[in-house]
Amino acid sequence: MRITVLAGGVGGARFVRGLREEVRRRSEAGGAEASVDVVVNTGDDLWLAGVRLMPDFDSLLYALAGVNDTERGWGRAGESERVAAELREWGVGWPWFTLGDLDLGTHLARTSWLREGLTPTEVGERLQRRWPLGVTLRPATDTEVDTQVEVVDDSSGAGGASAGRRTMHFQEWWTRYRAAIPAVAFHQPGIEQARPAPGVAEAIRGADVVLLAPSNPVVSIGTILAIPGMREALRETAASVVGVSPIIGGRVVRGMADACLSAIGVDTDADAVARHYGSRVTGGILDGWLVDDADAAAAEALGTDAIVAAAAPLWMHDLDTSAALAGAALDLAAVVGAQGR
Ligand code: FO1
Repeated sequence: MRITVLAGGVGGARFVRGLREEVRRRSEAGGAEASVDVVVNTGDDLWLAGVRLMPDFDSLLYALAGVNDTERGWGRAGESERVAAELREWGVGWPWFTLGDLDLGTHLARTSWLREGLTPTEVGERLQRRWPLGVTLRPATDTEVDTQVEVVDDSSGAGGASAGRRTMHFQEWWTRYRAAIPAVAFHQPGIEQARPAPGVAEAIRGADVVLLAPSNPVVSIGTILAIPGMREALRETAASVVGVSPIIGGRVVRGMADACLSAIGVDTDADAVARHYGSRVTGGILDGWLVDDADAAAAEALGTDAIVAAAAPLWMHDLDTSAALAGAALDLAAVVGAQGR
C-alpha cells in the first residue's frame, strides 16, 4: 500500500510519527507493507542570516529521526545558542528568531548544497540519508514561494480607513507577533509559476491513500494546495483522500490556526474546515474527514456535503495515541474506498 501525507511542521511531524508506527504495527501483525511519502509545506521557508531555512521540513526530519526538541516543539534536542548570541551582537538575522548551533549545521549544509546547484528536493534527499526515517519527505515545491502575511498596520494610531496595509514574512507574523496582528490575507508571490516538486504529483496520483495531517489548514495545507497542479493531482488520484481535523471542540489543537482561519473567513470549527476543503464530488479535495469524538454529532451533517465523516480521539499525547489516530484515518480511508469514492 502506498500512503501519501500532506503535512506542515510540528502537528504534521506528530501525525507522521504515529502513522509510521501504525504501519509498522499493522505489517508486524500480518497486514500489507506500506510506504509513506510526506509532501511538506514550504511556505514557512525563508532566507535568514545568509542561510536557507525550511522549518517544516526540518521539524519532520528531526522528529522522525528522534533528535527534536520535544518541549519547545521545534529545533534540535540538546541545543546550544552560542552562534545565535554572536549573530545578535553583529545585528544579523532577527533577534527574536533563534538559530540554534546544531540547527545551524543543517542550514549551512542545505545552503552549501543549494549553492552547488542542488534543488531543495535533492538537498532533502541528502539530509534524509543521515537518519533512516522510514518515510520519504518531499518539499511540496522546489520553487521559493515563501508566505507573506498582509496585515492592517495601525501603528499611526489613526485607525479606520487611514490604517495602511503592509506585508511581512510569515515567520515574523507567527514568531515575533504570535499571530496577534490581525491578518487580512496570505500571499506566496510567484506561486503561479511554481510546480509540485519532482515526485510529488506522482506520489499523490500513485497513492492508495492520501491523508491530510491535522496541520494548519491555511498556511500549511492551504499553501501546499495553492501550488498549481496540486489540486488537480488530488482530484484525479484513485486514492481515497481523508483529512484529519486540526480543530477539536471549536479550538485549535496547537499553534494559532484560528488567526489564520479568521483571516480567510472560515470558522474555527471542524465542520467548517471540512467544508473549506470541500468534497471531491463537488470539485474539492476530500472524500473523508476524521473529527474528534467531541465533534461527532455535528460532523454527521457533512454527509449532505458528500464528505464521509468518522470520529476518533484526535489528541496526540504520545506515540500510542498518535498511532491510534493514524489507524483511524487509514480505517476511514478503507471505508471510503469500499464505498467506491
Ligand atoms: N519558533 C519560535 O517560536 N521561535 C524561534 O526563535 C524559532 C526559531 C526557529 C528556527 C528554525 C526553525 O526551523 C524553526 C524555528 N521556529 C521558531 C519554529 C517556526 O517558526 C514555526 O513554529 C513554524 O514555521 C510553524 O510551523
